[in-house]
Amino acid sequence: MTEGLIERYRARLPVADDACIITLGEGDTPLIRLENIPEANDRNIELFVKYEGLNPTGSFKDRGMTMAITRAVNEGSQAVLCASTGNTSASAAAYAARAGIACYVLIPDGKIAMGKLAQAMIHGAVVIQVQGNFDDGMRLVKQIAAEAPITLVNSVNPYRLQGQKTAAFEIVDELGAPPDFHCLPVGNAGNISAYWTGYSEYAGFPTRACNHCDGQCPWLAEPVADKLPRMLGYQASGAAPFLRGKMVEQPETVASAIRIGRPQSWELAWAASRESEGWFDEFSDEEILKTQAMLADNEGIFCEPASAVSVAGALNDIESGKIPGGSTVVCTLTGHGLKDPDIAMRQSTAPVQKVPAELDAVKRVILG
Ligand code: AN7
Repeated sequence: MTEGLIERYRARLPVADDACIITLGEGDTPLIRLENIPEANDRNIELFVKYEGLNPTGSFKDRGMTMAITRAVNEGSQAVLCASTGNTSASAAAYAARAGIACYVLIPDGKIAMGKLAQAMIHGAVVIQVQGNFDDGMRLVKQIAAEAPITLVNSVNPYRLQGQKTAAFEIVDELGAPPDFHCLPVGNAGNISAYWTGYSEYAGFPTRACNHCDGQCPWLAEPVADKLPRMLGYQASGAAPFLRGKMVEQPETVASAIRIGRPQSWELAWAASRESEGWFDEFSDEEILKTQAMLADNEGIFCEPASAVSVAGALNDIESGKIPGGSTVVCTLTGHGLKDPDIAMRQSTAPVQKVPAELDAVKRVILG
């Protein structure tokens, strides 16, 4: 039976001994070595993807949600609330259903992928379509959570990052050491902050994402790693506040998951970048979609557009030499490609051929 990440990493998570755990068996996702990428092979670079699309609801959000919903339930909360570009709402809806509590989600009108909306609906969340973008939704849910007895489960909830840090633990446990570089898509900037917390704690250092014991977490006394990766954060050009150095008012990108102009973890993500000696970069929608298609075509791995920006960034930095030959690199593929079938269909060049149900017709297509 899959035990879920809280049981697996319980000694390094702020969970009470007698807590009732809400889990769907999240975590323990595959770390896949890419084999057919000439840019990496030619430079003796070991390039891995952490395929988070294989979590129960198809994205990395489940790591944070098992923690956030577990905390909410054990504190007696009857309802949770989030703003979302899609994946957070899908995950919150599923874990709230599992826990038997109510879930309210605010999504930007017409701007979330169909698979994610279907998830929120089938799990019985109250879906509120806001005539605005994610940042508007975020402003509204913070105001509601301040007034009403309802738990906010966006990544401003510190337990979300606590759950998400376990992805870094899994990578170190599997590789035997941290990678030299870790590449991530950046939207609201919670995940890059969570990974940095995970890597830092495994090396015995607290980060400022720690909210519960003033940097005195008991697990810091037992480090298992003796180095830290450099954190590389990549954004879509139309929604790239970390590249602009300020908030973006009208974010726009085909990668709807990261169509975010006002990242909530702004300070934490800058700290991760600075402390790890990493950097941010940006990519056009065209480059993002090209990378998504390349991964599907060359490696058999289907991720959603937002996820592909991590690999676009890694390949760009490998080619430029910013990531030197001989490095070990991990890219997080944050969400499954099936979340957004419309995009995949639209950009797919594979011909779909219609034929009569006759042997000769099929033969003509296959044998020419
Ligand atoms: C596939 O679901 O913000 O930088 O509301 O779904 O931690 O925000 C999603 C974000 C990357 C960015 N990849 O992570 C939401 C939401 C995928 C995502 C990100 C998201 P953060």
